[in-house]
Amino acid sequence: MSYDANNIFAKILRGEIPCHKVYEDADAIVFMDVMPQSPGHTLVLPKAQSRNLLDADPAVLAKIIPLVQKVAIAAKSAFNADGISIAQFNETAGGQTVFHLHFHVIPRYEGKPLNL
Ligand code: DGP
Repeated sequence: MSYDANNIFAKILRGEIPCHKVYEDADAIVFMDVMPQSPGHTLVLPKAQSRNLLDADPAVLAKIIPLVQKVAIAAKSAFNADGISIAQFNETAGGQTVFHLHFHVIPRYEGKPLNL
């Protein structure tokens, strides 16, 4: 499957659609998920065009994972969470709905299951 530049995250990256941005640098952006699984649920995206993990450049992955870690640590502290889940889905059968690579960073609380 190829990259479709009309996906909603590509539009956010081009500034065509607004988002609640919490971080941005030359390679990546982090914004709030519009359908949060818990307070503080963010999405971490490399700016490079890849549909998902399956077609991603390993060099892009090498840069994005440390950012996922930083966001996870910050979110755990800021939202006083008991834990953090990282979720990442690939293709429709794998649960993916937006086809630009992204990582969910989801604050978690004891006794509160997710509905992914
Ligand atoms: P998935 O592709 O299944 O990993 O999930 C995509 C996530 O993106 C889902 O949790 C909802 C979120 N989402 C969908 N459309 C928008 C949007 O326009 N803005 C933001 N901030 N999040 C979106």
